[in-house]
Parts: sequence; structure tokens; C-alpha cells
Amino acid sequence: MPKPFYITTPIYYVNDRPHIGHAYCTIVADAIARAHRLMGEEVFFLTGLDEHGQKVQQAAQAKGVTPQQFCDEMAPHWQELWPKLQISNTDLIRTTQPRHKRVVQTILQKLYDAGEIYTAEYEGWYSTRAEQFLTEKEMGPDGKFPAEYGEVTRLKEKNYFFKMSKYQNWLIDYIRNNPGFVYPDYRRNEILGFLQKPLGDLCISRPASRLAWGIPLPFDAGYVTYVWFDALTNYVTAAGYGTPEFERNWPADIHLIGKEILLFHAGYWPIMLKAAGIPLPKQIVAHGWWTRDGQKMSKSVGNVVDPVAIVEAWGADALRYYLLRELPIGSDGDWADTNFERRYNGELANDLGNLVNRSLSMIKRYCKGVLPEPTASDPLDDELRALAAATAKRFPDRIAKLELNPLLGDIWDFIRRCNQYVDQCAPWALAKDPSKAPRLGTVLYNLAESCRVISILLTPFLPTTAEKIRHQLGLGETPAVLDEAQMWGKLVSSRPLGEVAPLFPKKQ
Ligand code: ME8
Repeated sequence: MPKPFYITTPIYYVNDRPHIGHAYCTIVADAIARAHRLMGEEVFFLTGLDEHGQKVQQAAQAKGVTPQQFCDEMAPHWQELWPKLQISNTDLIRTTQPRHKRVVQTILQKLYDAGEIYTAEYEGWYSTRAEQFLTEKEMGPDGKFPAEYGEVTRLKEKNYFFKMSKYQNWLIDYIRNNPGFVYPDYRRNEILGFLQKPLGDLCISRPASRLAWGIPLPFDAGYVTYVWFDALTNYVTAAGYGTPEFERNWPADIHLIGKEILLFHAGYWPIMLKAAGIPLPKQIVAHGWWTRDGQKMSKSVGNVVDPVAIVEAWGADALRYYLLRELPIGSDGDWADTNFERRYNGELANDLGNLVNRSLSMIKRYCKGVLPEPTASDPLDDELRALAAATAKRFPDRIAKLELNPLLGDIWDFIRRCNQYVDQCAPWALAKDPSKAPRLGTVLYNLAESCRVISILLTPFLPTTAEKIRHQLGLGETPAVLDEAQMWGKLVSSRPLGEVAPLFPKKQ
């Protein structure tokens, strides 16, 4: 059996409420996953929840419940969001699951046995919020640690360290020799820049007396595992590490992450894998951050965009479209309600909605809802057909290069060309002259074919809309397949259309 295409999102902190940034990452991963399925590949699409650590322990204490109860109360906020956004993940890992604990402990033991882990007494500045020791690197010019680290206290304790520094040069060479490993290019340069400074060894333990909510070290029950070591390992747990499945699933093709956790994924993670003798993922893809009206989103400012509210008001596809269309993967984005509404009304309701609705309504009106036969062609038709084929042909390459937003641009160029074709051919005028009936039938057939091609190409991005178009075309039961976007003439004449209804009701 061929290896599935394996894509992951970060595992989100279970104690947060999901916002538009989390939705963005998961929607981008979903579009890529669905695009690979459309191309006929099996896809393993993983998302999940990061459930250990100080913050969860403290929040649970404050509520008077156990950390596990707290996680179980919070997890549904996430688990129930994904179906609302039409996310097609095939697994959702929670780091409190026994399967994960087992894998983290297996890998730690392996590293310990290989002499990759040692103990040392360490004294330093510890940030509870960041759950890490801070060094002078983090210190501001005023000699203080930035506010984002919260309260910082002096701590002295024995801990376990992973010999990360000895792999630093290997990692630099690896990233240099594998230019596609970190995407986009400017993030590769950023990580290479970061690796100019010594990485140091990684403290991978926390004394259980201070932090009990974690996975115990298999070789010392007095300690739990550092949350990031635990969290990163999720990607191999879900792939079935330690079982025959793992050979089939691993390595991951894409770890999609936000730019702020690049060092963990392109620095620590490859070294952890290398030391444990596990192959590296193929690509780390770092996307940008969303602000709202130019400001960082935060609960205290009260400007957080709630994805559920958007879906309830506008539908999941409208949200997906905006997030995917607004920026290329890597760039930062700014959420502005007016911009969202402009794209909804202009690109979804006017361009796409109108094309499908007027094309199919005319078939209902002029052809009694039965697909006409194309018998009288014109050079204009050839041009339309050629553009459909070219757009479909470019699809796999665009996906391989992660050019989702240019690909949506290609599809919209085609949609606009189709609308122009309607205006040029003016079916309503042809309908007035019975001698033009063959030409009218041909034009309407070509429009239906165009809608069919569009429905295929839109499947990864707007899955609900794509399916609605297919139902309206009378193709409700047939799955979308990319190859069929290049086969002009797949629609069978004399077959009835489904029920025609507006896709994106216009809103003022
Ligand atoms: O970092 N814009 O989890 P997290 C865009 N548990 N994306 C955003 C965003 C924004 N404003 N805010 C968050 C963690 N994200 C760790 C990860 S992985 C082994 C462990 C997205 O809940 C973005 O993808 O803070 C970012 O990387 C992720 O949420 C961080 O989620």
C-alpha cells in the first residue's frame, strides 16, 4: 500500500478558546489535505490538543477540578469546532491519551539508554508562564525579562538534559542541503540565522514536586517531561510509532505551524528525531499571523474574531474562502469586517454565485431543466474550454508549491471569464429566436460544463459549495475527481438538473 500524504497542524493548548488564528491554520491544512484527496491520494490529516503543563494544572486548581477533568471539559470546544469549519481531519490526538504517554516514554528511554540524556544541577531564572528557564538572550536591555514571560523567579534544581547542542552543526548542514525543508524561504533564513548562536542542551524534565501534570520520565518518577518534548512527539504517536503502521505513515509530508513556533519545529524536533533514529519530516511550513484591524488579537482587548460566530452568520465556506484567499501562506493577515464583506458580496455572491445561478436558471427556463446538447460551436467556446483545461492542469503544481491563494486566483479568473462568456453570448437574446436554438443549447451546455469544472476545482477550498453545485448539476452522488476537470464534455445531455438555489445570498 502506498504511503498516505501526512499533514499535521500544531496541537493547540486545550485551555484556550479557539479563535480565528487556530481556525486559519486548520483550514489551510484542510485545504491541502482535501486537494491531495482530490488528486487521488490517501491522506492522513492530524490535529490535536496539547493538554499537559503548568497552565492547565493552575487553571484546574483554580476551578477545583483535576487537570484531567479540566482537559475533558475544554476539549469539546475544539472537537466540536472542526466539523463546523468542514475540517476533514482523520485523527485528533490528545496528549493525555495512553497511546501518547507510551510513545513519549519509549522515546525518552531510548535516548536515555543511548546516552543522549544526562542530569545536571541548574540554577537560573524560571518563567512559569513560558515553562522554561530564561537566559540572558531573553533579557531586555534594561536587565529585565519582557512582560510576556510573566513572573520570573530564581530556581536551583537538578534536571535532565538532552544533548541537543552536539547536533547543531548537523542541523545547519541539513537545512542548507535541503532547501525545501523549511517553507517559505525567509523562514529558512530565519532559522539558519538563529542557529548561528549556540543552541545549548535542552532541559527536558520538570520536578514533579513543582509540576505534577505531565508524563513521568520513565527512568525517574520524580520528574515529568517538559511540555514541548511531550507535545512535539504527538506527530509520531499518531502515526503509530512502535507499530507496523508507522513504517507506512511516517515521515510526515507537512507540519503546518504558525511562525512563532518555528524554532521548536525546525530546530528541536529534527534533532530529537535524529537522536532517536527516526527519519525527519519532509517539510515544515510556517504561516503568518492574523491581527484584527491592525491590532494583535487578545481577550483583554476584546477584539478576538470568533470563528463560530462567523460561520453562523456567513457559513463555513465564506470563512474558509476569506482566510485562504486573503494571503499567501507565510504572510501575515489582517482581519477587517468590511474586507470580509466585500469579498463575500463581490467574489462569492457576485462572481461565483451569480454564474452558477444564472447559468442553471437559464437551463431551467429555456430547456425545461434538461441539459441541452452542444451542436453549434464557436471559437469563443474553444477559448473557454482551453482556459478550463489550463486552470485544471496547473492545479497539482500549485498545490505542490503550496500556492493556494494564487490557485484561487486562477479559479476566479476562470469564473470571471465564464461570466464574460455569458454576457458575450447573451443566451436571453438567442432564446428569442427559434433558429438560434442549437447555439443557445451549446452555450448553456458549455456553462454547465464550466460549473462542473469549477465544482471540482473548488472542492478543497469550499467543500460545501462545491457539493451544492454538483447537486444542482444533477451530479449529487458522484465524487469530485481532479482528472475529470480536464475532461470537457463529461456532463450527459438530456439529463435533468437538480434543484437550483442561490449559493451565497447577498447581504447588505
Ligand atoms: O503553540 N494568527 O499552541 P497554541 C494565526 N501547543 N495563527 C495563529 C494565531 C494568529 N493570531 N494565534 C494562534 C501551541 N495561531 C503549542 C503547539 S505543537 C507540537 C505545540 C495558530 O494553542 C498558529 O498555527 O498556542 C500557531 O502556531 C498555533 O495556533 C499555536 O497554538
